[in-house]
Amino acid sequence: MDKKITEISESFEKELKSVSSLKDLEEVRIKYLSRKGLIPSLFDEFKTLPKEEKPKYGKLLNELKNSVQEKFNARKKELESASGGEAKKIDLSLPGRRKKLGTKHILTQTTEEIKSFFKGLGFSVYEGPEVESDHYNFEMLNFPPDHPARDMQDTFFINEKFLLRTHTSPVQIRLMEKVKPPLRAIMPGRVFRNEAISAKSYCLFHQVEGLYVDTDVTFAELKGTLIQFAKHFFGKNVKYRFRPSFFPFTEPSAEVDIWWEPKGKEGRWLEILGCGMVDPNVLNNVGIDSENYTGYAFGMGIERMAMLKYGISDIRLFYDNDNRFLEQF
Ligand code: 2U9
Repeated sequence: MDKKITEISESFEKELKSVSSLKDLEEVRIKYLSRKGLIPSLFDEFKTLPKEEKPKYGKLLNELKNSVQEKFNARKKELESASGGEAKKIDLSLPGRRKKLGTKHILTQTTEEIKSFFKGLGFSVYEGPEVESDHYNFEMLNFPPDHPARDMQDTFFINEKFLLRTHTSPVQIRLMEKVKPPLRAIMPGRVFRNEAISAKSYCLFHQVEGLYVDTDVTFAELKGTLIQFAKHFFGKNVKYRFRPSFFPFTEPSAEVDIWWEPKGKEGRWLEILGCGMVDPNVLNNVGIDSENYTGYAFGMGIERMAMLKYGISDIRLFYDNDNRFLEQF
């Protein structure tokens, strides 16, 4: 046993000295220290020794094991710092790595652009709750009780009375209930529709609606404002048209189209927003005398505006959080 201990100790030291890489060192570890290595096998042999020899060899074996482990650890440290030292050599002439800066989401940018245009015309900005009552979302806006939008297929109802708002129009009602005219405000926000999801429609999207109520507000003013807006947003040479339409909350109502001609493709008219004169019933509902006051209102989908402006073909891209899409803006 004495001889074996000396031999293993010496051969370990010799081999440890000749090791020049972590890979070689690992081989030495396996040979001496692994479960079936030379040192554990000495411990196996130790079990067969006569009782009186055990204290002596137990001590010697433990000393051997500890010293081998310590020497192994020290050599490992040396080799690691040698190889790490190599990698740590720094080339100070290399250019630094630029930190990537995030950008505002394209929907935020588009909303801000629309807001800033209307703020410039004296509109203030109002927001309201996304969970609304049937009363504010439909009733006050002159929707008849059997209107298709009130169907479960089009609206996310929470219960008989509450729902996820389908437009930001209830915010206008809340505002008109509180503030007497003259008032001029826009309402940006998320709205929800229970529609089949496709490239063109998603279960939620963003709107900006606008409202101007005063004595003698006219359709001509509405037209002038929206034409200026279309020129600001799409460029001053944009070709547009107003087309008669229908909404429960405006009378008369219109939709605005712009002429869209993608490169190499045939041009066509595309709807960008809806608008109209606030229906007298709606004014009366909030206690504004429709004999003395008139108002105009308009509404647009922000995703739709961004899709047209930047040539985005699928509304779901706004919500995928794919950096390859987001980084482009
Ligand atoms: C009140 C009175 C009138 C807001 C209006 C539209 C026309 C309209 C759509 C555009 C695309 C919704 O996002 S969209 O699907 N909106 O066409 N919105 S007039 O009229 C109001 C709002 C509130 C009290």
